[in-house]
Amino acid sequence: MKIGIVCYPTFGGSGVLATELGLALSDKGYEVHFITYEQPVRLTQGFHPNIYFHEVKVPTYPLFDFPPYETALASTMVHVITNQQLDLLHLHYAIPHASAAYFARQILKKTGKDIPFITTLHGTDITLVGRDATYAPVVTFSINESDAITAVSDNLKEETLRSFAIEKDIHVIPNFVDVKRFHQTDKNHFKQMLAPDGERILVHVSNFRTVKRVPDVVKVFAEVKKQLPAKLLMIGDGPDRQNVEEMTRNMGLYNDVRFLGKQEHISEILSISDLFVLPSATESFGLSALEAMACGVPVISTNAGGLPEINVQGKTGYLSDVGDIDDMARNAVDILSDSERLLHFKKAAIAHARKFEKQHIIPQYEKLYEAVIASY
Ligand code: GMT
Repeated sequence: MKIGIVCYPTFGGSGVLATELGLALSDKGYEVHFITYEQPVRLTQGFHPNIYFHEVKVPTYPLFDFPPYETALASTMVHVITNQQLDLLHLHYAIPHASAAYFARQILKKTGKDIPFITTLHGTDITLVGRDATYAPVVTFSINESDAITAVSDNLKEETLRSFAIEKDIHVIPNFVDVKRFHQTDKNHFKQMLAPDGERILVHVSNFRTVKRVPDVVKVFAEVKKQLPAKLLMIGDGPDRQNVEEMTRNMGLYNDVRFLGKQEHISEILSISDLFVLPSATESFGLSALEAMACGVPVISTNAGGLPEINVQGKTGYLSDVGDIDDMARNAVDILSDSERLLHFKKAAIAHARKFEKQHIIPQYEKLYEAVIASY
């Protein structure tokens, strides 16, 4: 089967998941064609003979204040589907991928070479951006025109049905983790460098957008530090990074907090970490938390969106109301202050993450692909 995967190529969760899916499918013998504006970040590790990358180029012109990406994407889809004779398009993040696919399919229908498309809803395409009245009519229409719709959590499915007039079934296929890459490795020499006096290491990974409430990470850390020796690693980059760095300096915490920026080998950093902090205002799933758990890192998160579907209260970590810094700090200290309890949480995190191992989830996508192609 030849599958086109359309995604954002960045460190965002939808692009990461789409790339991991493409890699897993190519390992199983599928021919996978990525269609996006840049080489996806997780595609940089080694050569994969079944993987192709088609770059969407958006020519600029002085008239364009806003170069028309969606038009360029739809045209690229037409070229790739025709030249490579794809069987199916799988779109990750509805905006603008689903509407571009609908457009491409209308063009291909004229030649009788059209193919089905599946849209996977990831989170902010529904909970924030898609809901905006500016986008909503196109988002609703193009989701409904998809030959199948998937959502990454039960919560996201419910949110979608609440916010949009969806006429089709939504299949819930949760995010997954590749435990061959995400597992605890012995990186104690790194730990020694970052926490020379045996301090506990807290970690946060995100795109530093407002929805992640990154300042809350630092506030929780400040409270934890009052109770026990600790360091904080901040991974990723985005709009709030500068403010949070400044806030950290103003709080006198700069020597204990490292802003490492975007990192490719996250599992090595997670392997030396003791606690993952995810205080998001909304989170459809929390793939970064799942990857942390697979590396043996318990999670302190909010109870927003789909987070309760992956973080089990009192077992793999704790959940608090959005913005409840005191509760998050209390829970963090509870886990970190006792080495035996920490070990217990670490083991439970690994065990729970295994339920989301890629070999349990990929077949669900394969089954859907076959059903969609058979009924098209
Ligand atoms: O907003 C982001 O954090 C990025 C966003 C994306 O679509 O790139 O992430 C969403 O998709 C991830 C993969 O399915 C989920 O794990 C994240 O929870 C989700 N983010 C939000 O819902 C905020």
